[in-house]
Amino acid sequence: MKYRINKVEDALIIVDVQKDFCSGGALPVPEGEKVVPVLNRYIEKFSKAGALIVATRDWHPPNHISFKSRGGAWPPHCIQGTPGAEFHPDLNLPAKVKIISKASSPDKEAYSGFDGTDLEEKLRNAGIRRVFIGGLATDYCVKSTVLDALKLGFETILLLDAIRGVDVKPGDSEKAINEMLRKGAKGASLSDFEDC
Ligand code: VGL
Ligand code: ZN
Repeated sequence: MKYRINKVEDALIIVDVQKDFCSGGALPVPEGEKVVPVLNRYIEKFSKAGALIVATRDWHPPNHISFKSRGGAWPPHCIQGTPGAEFHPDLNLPAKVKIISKASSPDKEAYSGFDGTDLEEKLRNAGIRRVFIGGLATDYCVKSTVLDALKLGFETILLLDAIRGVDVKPGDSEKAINEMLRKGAKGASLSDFEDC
């Protein structure tokens, strides 16, 4: 038992668990939906502890620079206000969740939940010192969010059982995990948490 969730200092950050990143979506992450039941258990733990829960969402305008139509890498996905941009329907986000929308400027890609948002300010104002991060996709938005959290000085724990990657090239997710751990993130799974 390594982690006891602290109501004052800890936050759970759920990255981009949206329909377009799950099976049947516009940019499906293999097994993306498998993070949902695991994240629901983390949500339960953080809720019971009274700790802050944040959910980021990819929230693109229809002409976003990351889309193939504009020379980007991706099919159109997570367009603001469309069904594909909705959170996975089985994700049990609590009423108090803080939602952070990102990558909303047409001409700028933003993989990190901190990039162009008030996420840092929200965490600082709440007195958060330690963040636990899971969601989609390991090799893009989870990675960028984790690396930014480390740079900003947050103790950062990667939830290894609650992430899945795109793996455009095989091994990308494994490489991303190794980089996050090498740069100071700690890895944890549900069994590393005290029952509460
Ligand atoms: C993401 C690719 C494009 C992500 C977002 O959430 O990881 N990946 N846009
Ligand atoms: Zn995107």
